Amino acid sequence: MGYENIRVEKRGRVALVTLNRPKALNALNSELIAELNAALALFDSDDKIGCVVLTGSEKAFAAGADIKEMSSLSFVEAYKTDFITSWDQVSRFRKPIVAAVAGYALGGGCELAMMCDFILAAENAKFGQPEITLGVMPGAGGTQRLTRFVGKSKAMEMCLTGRMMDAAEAERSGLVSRVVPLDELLEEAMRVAEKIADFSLPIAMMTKESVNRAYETTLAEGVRFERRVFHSMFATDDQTEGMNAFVEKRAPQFKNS
Ligand code: CO8
Repeated sequence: MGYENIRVEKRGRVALVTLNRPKALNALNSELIAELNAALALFDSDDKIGCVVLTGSEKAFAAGADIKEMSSLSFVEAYKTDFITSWDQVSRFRKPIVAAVAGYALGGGCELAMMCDFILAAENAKFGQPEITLGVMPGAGGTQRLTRFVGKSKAMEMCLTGRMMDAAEAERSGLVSRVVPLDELLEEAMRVAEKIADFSLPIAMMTKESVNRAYETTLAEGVRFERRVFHSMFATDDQTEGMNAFVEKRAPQFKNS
């Protein structure tokens, strides 16, 4: 499939998706989101893909939803088309997905990064929810996910003032897993993604599902869920292979079964 707003590349078991609207700092419009969703659907059904990396340019991961596309939207149109609901498909993608963020990740860009499983940031990354400056508020999970990542006080301040957080503050606050030099970002994201993709895919998917459960349930329910999924792993060939390989002092050969 040809894409106009993203670039897609498969490197071994890792799919690299690069947001590609440089003239608009990768502002997210409907076509870009439709292409991203289509690409993710293909990766989902492609057994050869074990992990996805989502990135932008050195200047911008994404500077938000496309304000020019949104500016004339009426309430009735927004309501009837259920505007934005299809935008958070990334959060329902079942395989691991890593955001590699350099430059601006603002508004919908910050929300998109937070829909990924974790964020690796370049030293020049800037995160923010500036929607209030446009007379709206975050609409793709920003008020909810940012609060869970960084806590109420910082999330409230960012959403109410629109101020940006730099990479060091984002790491301190738990928004990003790690900060790396800009010229190493993509290489490091690919290295991490390759490592994940070398493990058993079903086990990685179940691990992701279990960690995500922590955001949606009580501790007791979450631990019960984890236990059930953990038990089910003993029905996989990859558990047998992984543990036998350890005992036999050799590298495991996971078969994703
Ligand atoms: N939408 C449309 N165009 C944009 C956007 C955007 N969000 N951001 C930048 N652009 C365009 C500019 O209009 C400009 O285009 P042109 O050259 O045609 O005038 C080009 O990109 C370059 O931008 P600047 O000249 O402004 O570049 P600067 O380096 O001077 O400034 C900034 C960079 C600070 C990032 C600045 O562009 C900016 O403030 N952008 C808007 C940031 C913003 O407010 N984002 C929030 C948008 S609202 C939103 O995201 C709601 C979320 C909804 C859910 C989304 C689901 C995933």
